Amino acid sequence: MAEQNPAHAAGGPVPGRPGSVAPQVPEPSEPGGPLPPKPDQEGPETVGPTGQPTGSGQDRRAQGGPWLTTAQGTRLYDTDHSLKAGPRGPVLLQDHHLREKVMHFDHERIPERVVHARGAGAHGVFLGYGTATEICKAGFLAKDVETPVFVRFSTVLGSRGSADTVRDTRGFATKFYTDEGTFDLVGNNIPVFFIQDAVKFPDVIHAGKPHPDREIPQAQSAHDTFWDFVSLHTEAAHHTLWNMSDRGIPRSYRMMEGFGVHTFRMVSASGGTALVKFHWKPKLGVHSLVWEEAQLLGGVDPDFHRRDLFDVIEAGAFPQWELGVQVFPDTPEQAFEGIDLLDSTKLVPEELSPVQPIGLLTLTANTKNFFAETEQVAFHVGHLVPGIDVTDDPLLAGRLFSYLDTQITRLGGPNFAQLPINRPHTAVNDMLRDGMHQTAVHTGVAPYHPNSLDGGCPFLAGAQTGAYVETPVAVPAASKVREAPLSYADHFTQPRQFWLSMSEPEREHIVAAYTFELGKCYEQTVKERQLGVLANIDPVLCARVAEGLGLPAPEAAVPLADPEPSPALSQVGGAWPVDGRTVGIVTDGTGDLSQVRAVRDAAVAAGMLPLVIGPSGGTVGSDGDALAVQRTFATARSVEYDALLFAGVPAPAADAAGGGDAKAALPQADGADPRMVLLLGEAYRHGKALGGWDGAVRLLEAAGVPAGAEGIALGSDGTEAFDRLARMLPGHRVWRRFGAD
Ligand code: HDD
Repeated sequence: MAEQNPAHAAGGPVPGRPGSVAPQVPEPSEPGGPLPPKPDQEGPETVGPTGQPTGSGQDRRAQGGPWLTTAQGTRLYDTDHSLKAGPRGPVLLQDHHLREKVMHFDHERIPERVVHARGAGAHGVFLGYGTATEICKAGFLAKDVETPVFVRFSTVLGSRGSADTVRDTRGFATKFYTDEGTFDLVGNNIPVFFIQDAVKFPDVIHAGKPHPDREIPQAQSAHDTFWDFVSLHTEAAHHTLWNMSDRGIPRSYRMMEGFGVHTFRMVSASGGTALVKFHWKPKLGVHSLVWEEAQLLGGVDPDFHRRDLFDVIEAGAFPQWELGVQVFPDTPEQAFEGIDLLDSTKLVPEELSPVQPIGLLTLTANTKNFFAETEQVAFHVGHLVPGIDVTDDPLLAGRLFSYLDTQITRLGGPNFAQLPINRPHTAVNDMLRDGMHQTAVHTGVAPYHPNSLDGGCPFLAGAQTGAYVETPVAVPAASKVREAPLSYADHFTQPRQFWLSMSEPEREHIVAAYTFELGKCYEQTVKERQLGVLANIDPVLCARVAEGLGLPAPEAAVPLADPEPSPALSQVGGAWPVDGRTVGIVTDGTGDLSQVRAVRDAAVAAGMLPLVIGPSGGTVGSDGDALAVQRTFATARSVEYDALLFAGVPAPAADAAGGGDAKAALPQADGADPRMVLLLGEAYRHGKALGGWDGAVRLLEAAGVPAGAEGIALGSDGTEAFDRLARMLPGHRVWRRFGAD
């Protein structure tokens, strides 16, 4: 028998039902205490229309019992042959299994997200430090409170099947399943946005997506419409500069920062308010690919980031980020040090307002089913919990509308909150009813409030009983206008600050990125207009890009500002944990394999992922001394590794360099497979730590690496070479090879 609703028990018999008298309905806004969740609020996998549990086990809707069945649970004896009139006869219309199987297949796909279609997700846990409690009453931020989370990373422009390593902004969306309701922090890896007002969002996306006539290029900003838009809307200069920097091509999701971008309002238990900006700080530091690597990876391993995330979680090297906030006084101006906090194209330098850590995110589990979890997860900036409120940023206002709206098309109706990945981990007792894909079996007769027929249930909570109460912020008396405030008009000071904060190698990368992207445009006017934008950021930047394009560099059209550089914006420098770094150990099977083993073991002990690369699959070495090979010269490209060590290059011999055409086309080190030389040459060009022993020096020569080059770890044996290599990895790249100090 279904559990009796305690409200009914308290109120006595219900009118309209046999033997009922009018109940004593308590004042709905002041219930005596919180009600337990109604048993009928659950999906059909736990309760059927009869109120009885259905199936058994956790996945009751699917994969229950050992037998193959139809969707109705009827067991099948064959699923490989249509029902036919004889083995060679026509297929019969009455084949209900064929019909059901193909019908379902026909509808397996749902529309991809209109932006952020390509992504990867993982489960984890958030640990509150308690350091935010003074300014925020949200329970999940309290000390030692653990909250389950689901995080989805994404690119913005590409389709679901596009490559991970394209130059683009990355999404960083986190769903906190808190005890007070679900909180979504839907951010990016760049702290500022393209536009200041959501009304332009369709425009900037139309400009960035492939051209409508031929639907190319895929997942790229290197085309005319994108640069046409951003050169005409100069508020985009800041975000675009971040895109053209190394931030646009992260090494992995676990080496990206995340930002809430907008300013939010935090509310304390005593009702005090503060303005905050959210930051995710990766424990492994912020690191990027170099452009050539990113391009090669698009072909070699388009799933590079997705694979990295999945593999490190499987290996137990759980990625971690600290959540932090920059805190600003909640003044009527909503500005800090002259920076308008409601303008999402501006950041507040960390040197002016340090990021204060408030909790730790650890990703601990991969998805079991990509579609059910990563594809169906629905984030929304309006999923807020008591203690966190929105501000009047016009970009945020549009988002508050958009995220619910888009799910109706994408997830096929208004009941997407009932999908397992979207279900809150707290009691739900809403008055939302029916609609497409309704899976709850609601009982009761009065889904409205107040009511007397369901015993007044559900009741309204108050501030003391955990209700979400909007902050009563004063709205200034004003006229309705389609205008931006004057403070939104400065589009160049902060991009200039970003440029001035970069190290020389980072500047070189930025120049190369603009030159590449604009070089892919056909329209001369677009290139010239964008050079005009760059001139307003910095004359050197403009001149260097103009030179690459073969165009004259224009003069700045605005006076150049003189902002203080913000060292926190640069990625170069510092030492970071090396967990999960991939070290390739290249051997052709000759030489002392015990050295390879020693290096492999040392790398594992250091928390890295060593992979032995050999001439072919299987093993290298003699029977008694065989060593397993994880990658082959045919399957390995340097771009998949953070560092490479070379072992076992045989001594020169008159006939040792032979081989097929592919070998002949590449530079030769006597006796070495030319594909080793290719691996080495690329790794050198990409600033990676590399080295080796036992003949590796001849490979370096063959690859054209200058004697005494930076970041080469040579050793008399494997252990010595590895020790030298391991000292370079915390810096991510050998920046000195690119001219950094
Ligand atoms: Fe958005 C998805 C981040 C502005 C409209 N957005 C989406 C996702 C992220 C962001 C990470 C992917 C969520 C997921 O993994 O499912 N978006 C941002 C940030 C913005 C931003 C950081 C600015 C600060 N977005 C923005 C605006 C609008 C949208 C101004 C519309 C007016 N965004 C959407 C959307 C998406 C979306 C169309 C597509 C799929 C979805 O929402 O669920 O509604």
